[in-house]
Amino acid sequence: MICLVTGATSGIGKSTAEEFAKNGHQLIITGRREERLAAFKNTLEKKFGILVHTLCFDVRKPHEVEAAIQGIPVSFLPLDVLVNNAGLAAGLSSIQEGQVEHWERMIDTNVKGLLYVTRAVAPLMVKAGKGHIINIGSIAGKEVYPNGNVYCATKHAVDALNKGMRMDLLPQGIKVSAINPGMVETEFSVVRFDGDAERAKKVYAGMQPLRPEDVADAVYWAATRPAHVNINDILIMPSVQATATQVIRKLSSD
Ligand code: NDP
Ligand code: 8X3
Repeated sequence: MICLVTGATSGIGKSTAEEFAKNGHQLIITGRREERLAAFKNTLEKKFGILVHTLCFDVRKPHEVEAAIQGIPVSFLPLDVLVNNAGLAAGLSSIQEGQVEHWERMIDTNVKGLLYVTRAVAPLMVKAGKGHIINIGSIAGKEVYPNGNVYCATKHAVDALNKGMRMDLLPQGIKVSAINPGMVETEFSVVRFDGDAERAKKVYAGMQPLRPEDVADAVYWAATRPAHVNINDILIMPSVQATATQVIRKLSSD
């Protein structure tokens, strides 16, 4: 297979790319951090003997997205799988105190960015008569939690788009799936708290979150079902997390 993973410089996207590479698949990896992309390409090619193409672009910029996708070398086409993973949370504030810049960054990345990438890639899949789009949603797309307001709204939008894309692409024979994780320890919380690593660490204190590899495993499983099987939606949680807000922690003060 040939797979394109957005946001492969870190966390879930990076582990997903590694899972496909480990299984011998050809990869296109994307992100904004060019040095990380180059280093990761080098590692994957050496370690797994596969071909990797890098695309450095910001998913929030439609012209950059279109140019990058149009520039994919023919040897990396047709694409079999698109993993729409690039995304972020910014801030954790009440609606009356939230920063408008945080809201715009989340909406522009998680909703508009995912749409721009899909709009550029889907016609290639339609032309090829095959393909599979896997959207990384979240428990935040299934539930809303206090101060999660806009992040949850963006992931609810991903949940709706996942369903809408599946309907629109059904006649074209293109599969659409969503993998919705609960808490996963990546750079997610450091980004959410504007680089405050101490605050980010506290999010996972006393509990075992998912590892990005656990989510990658679910993505790869969804991508490798037989042709007649589609995985519509997976909600994957740490064993100690029942809902967005109910987590069992063992803290040293207990
Ligand atoms: P990370 O911060 O570790 O990774 C985010 C990735 O997205 C990076 O590779 C980053 O690359 C990329 N990205 C962010 N903004 C842009 C942009 N504007 N243009 C291009 N790429 C971008 O976080 P995670 O791995 O945790 O997050 C991946 C996805 O998983 C997100 O959609 C997130 O919402 C979702 N998720 C995360 C959960 C968690 O608890 N961690 C739980 C549920 C869902 P670069 O900075 O190089 O551009
Ligand atoms: C990330 C999971 O619970 O921090 O989507 O919103 S959560």
